[in-house]
Amino acid sequence: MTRRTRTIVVSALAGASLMAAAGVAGAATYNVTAGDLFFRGMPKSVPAGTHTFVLKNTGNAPHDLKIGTKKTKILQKGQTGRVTVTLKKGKVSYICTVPGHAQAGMKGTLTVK
Ligand SMILES: [Cu+2]
Repeated sequence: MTRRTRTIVVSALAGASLMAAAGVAGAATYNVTAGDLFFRGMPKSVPAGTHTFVLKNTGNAPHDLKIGTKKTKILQKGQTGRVTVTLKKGKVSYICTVPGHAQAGMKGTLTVK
């Protein structure tokens, strides 16, 4: 390892500990797709923290994504929206709130570790 790469590694570690101190250690962005009556790309588990889920509607029907108490706006075909939510350890449900869609399968559970 050269002196230069060692400096970069140390800087990255310092940045990580600053993020942890600020309480954003678990922050991540997840890209999710809504098709007609399914979600694709939802993680099964996420670390506790504040996360942003970016939803793209690739279906023909309108869809949204509600996680816990937060939701995207209702997205028409081709639209993208986002929802940022702070999750604590445990389980949290997500659904599409368009009538009938959750019952048809647009729902699931995230495990927050
Ligand atoms: Cu839907």
